[in-house]
Amino acid sequence: MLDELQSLRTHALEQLERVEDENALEQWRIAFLGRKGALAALMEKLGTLPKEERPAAGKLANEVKAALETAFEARVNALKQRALIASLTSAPLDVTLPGRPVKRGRLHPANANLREIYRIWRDMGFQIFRSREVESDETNFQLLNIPPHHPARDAWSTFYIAGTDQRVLLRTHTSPGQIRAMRELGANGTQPLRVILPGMCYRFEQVSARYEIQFNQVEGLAIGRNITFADLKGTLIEFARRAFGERPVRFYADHFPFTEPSAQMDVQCIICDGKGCAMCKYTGFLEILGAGMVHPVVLKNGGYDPDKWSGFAFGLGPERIAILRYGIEDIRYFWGNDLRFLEQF
Ligand code: FA5
Repeated sequence: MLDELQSLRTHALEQLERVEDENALEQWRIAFLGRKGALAALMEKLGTLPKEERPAAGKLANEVKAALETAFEARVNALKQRALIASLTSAPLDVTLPGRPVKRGRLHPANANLREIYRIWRDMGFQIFRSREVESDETNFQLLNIPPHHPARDAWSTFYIAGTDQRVLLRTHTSPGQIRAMRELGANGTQPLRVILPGMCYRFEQVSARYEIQFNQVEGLAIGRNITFADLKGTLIEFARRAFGERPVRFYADHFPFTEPSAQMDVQCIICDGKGCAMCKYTGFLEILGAGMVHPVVLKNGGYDPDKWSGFAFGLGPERIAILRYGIEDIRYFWGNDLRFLEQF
């Protein structure tokens, strides 16, 4: 028995040396290590041996098995290695071939547009102040001079957070950030301010080509000792010039409870150059923002003494501006996640 095992080992290893491909390797495995192979046949005979011979024979059988398995693994690896070298040398790598293009992400058009707007305001000396999207009724309305049940609330169709008795809501505009900026940066009404407050706003709107239920706003706020309406007007005209080039703008009286006086600014329609088209409803101009002098009540709520301090604020809709600049005909494209739209930017 011991001799049989020894010669099986020698024979099997010799055979393995001659194996040159995967097929032959598998044949070898079946012949020697398979369930019905030569080694298994010998191991079956172990049971028929006289008792005293069994331990030595069993031990050797296990050794032979381990040796064959190890040799088999080594052969597998050697053949793989050889195949790799063969493929590398027979078809050499052409390092001059153009690479496969990597698909890269890019900025969402709304964000790219926002960054452009930040850049303009930054160049004009405004720093960014980030305010929260979930707001209290108090900050979104009351501290902005809009008490409960005030009819002006109808202008902001509001999403309330369930179970908070309408005390917590999704901000309907970036104006509550005015209060937070004044309180956090104003140092109890002792420091001048010049900030923009960008971010997402939410309104319970009938969605259409011009109205979304979510959209960005960029609020602006400047507080100082002698800020006048002329400063507001000059600043907004300069912004329009930087954003739209030499294009006529015009101001109209408007109303917001948190500014007094209030105005809206229009820019000459980019689509028709002021001749009149469907986009500008044949008026030749498009509204891009609301603005005004900060109401004394709001200044006071922000910690400033309205007899000593004054300021202006404005709120613009960047998506509306992007629509104008790129000739996008529907605001719904922005959050529709349609790659055919997004990949154009
Ligand atoms: C306001 O929200 C005021 N808080 C703006 C303001 C700030 C006035 C500071 C004075 C001082 P209004 O509701 O008009 O105003 O919105 C401002 C801009 O946000 C609009 O001109 C428009 O560009 C954009 N906007 C408003 N509602 C939507 C909507 N549903 N979809 C897309 N853009 C919108």
